[in-house]
Amino acid sequence: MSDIRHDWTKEEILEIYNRPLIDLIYEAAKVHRQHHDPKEVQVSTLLSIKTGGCPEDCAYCPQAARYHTDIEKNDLMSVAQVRKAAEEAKAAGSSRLCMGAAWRNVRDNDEFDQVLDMVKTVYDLDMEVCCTLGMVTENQAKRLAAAGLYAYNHNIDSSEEYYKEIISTRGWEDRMETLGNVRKAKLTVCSGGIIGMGEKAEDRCGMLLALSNLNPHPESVPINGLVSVEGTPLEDQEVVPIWDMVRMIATTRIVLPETTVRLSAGRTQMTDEGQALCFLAGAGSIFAGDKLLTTPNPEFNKDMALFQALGLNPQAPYKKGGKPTVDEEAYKTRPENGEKIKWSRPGHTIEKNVAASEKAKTPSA
Ligand code: SAM
Ligand code: DTB
Ligand code: SF4
Repeated sequence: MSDIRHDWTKEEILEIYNRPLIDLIYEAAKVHRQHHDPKEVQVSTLLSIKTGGCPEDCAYCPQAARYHTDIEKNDLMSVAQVRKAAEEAKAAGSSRLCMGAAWRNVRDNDEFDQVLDMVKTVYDLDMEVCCTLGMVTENQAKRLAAAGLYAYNHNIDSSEEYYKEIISTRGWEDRMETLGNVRKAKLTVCSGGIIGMGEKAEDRCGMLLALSNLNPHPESVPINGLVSVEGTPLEDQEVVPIWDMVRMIATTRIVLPETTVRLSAGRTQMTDEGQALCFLAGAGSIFAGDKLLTTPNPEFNKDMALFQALGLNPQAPYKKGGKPTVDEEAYKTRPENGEKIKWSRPGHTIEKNVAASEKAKTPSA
């Protein structure tokens, strides 16, 4: 068995990342087989419960209000809409529903109470429930856990150094604080990032170093290939080469042996054979369904045909951890004097993304 280490160095991770690909895949596949059933893939469905209009300036994101992209904005969904979507996802074979909101952070208001009811509703369908709602306080994370949440997704996106190039409206430390709050609530942690944003191999390995310093390691690490969306500052970014995706998945597999590595956004740009290499190199999860949050994803039937060709099976819910218990009173109780999200950048100026925003406003000739 390979060791679970929290003392990796950047140099060690880079050395792994830069190995001849054929050796890297072989080593990663060995680690994967020691710690996971290589024939099982956890299948999640994403649902955007509140779309667009986000005040943040994440340079990759079509949902940032300032970027004038072509997405359909939507207010918070109703609990009934979420139940219907969850039932459909379950019938199609997903064991987890991941609900995303284009929020900077959660507030202790009626909308959060509604999200808590959504969590309980999906929990009652015997699906694993995940949320990605932006920053949360410890109390908010605990209320989510009491409603039956299984995992909270909050990506660190890149290395600490490159993060500053991509987002200026919040700091790396804000992200880390939320991950700490998620852990305090005994939720499982889902945190990873994006490749193909113009970062270097050092940044990719820096991100893995930061994740490996978390103790325990995140239960789940999504590796997203950038989906470049017109109107965002990263609209002209080239599709990340498949070899980089395989390299990144394999390196994640070796550095974080017990973690589920999610082959996340970017699959529409990949061939079946490219995805097969990702599974071989240690990917143990995908987002299924023809939409991610706002951008396209492969059709469900196409994924099931690929699973069949490769001899893969969708994983049952709660296979890697017990079903949480719900505490109705705890999740329904709003704190009287709710703790405010700490913000590391009061009075920030949005230096980085002003130019991109101006560019997006200028009609092309
Ligand atoms: N607003 C919340 C937040 O930022 O934490 C939750 C939703 S946000 C859309 C979830 C994650 O999706 C981001 O952290 C980012 O890693 C990923 N993401 C967003 N846009 C993407 C894109 N165009 N390509 C790849 N991944 C993307
Ligand atoms: C993650 O790492 N990737 C998912 C999920 N966590 C929330 C989101 C991908 C979003 C891709 C762009 C879009 O569809 O808006
Ligand atoms: Fe907002 Fe999340 Fe998009 Fe950043 S990634 S702009 S926080 S929705």
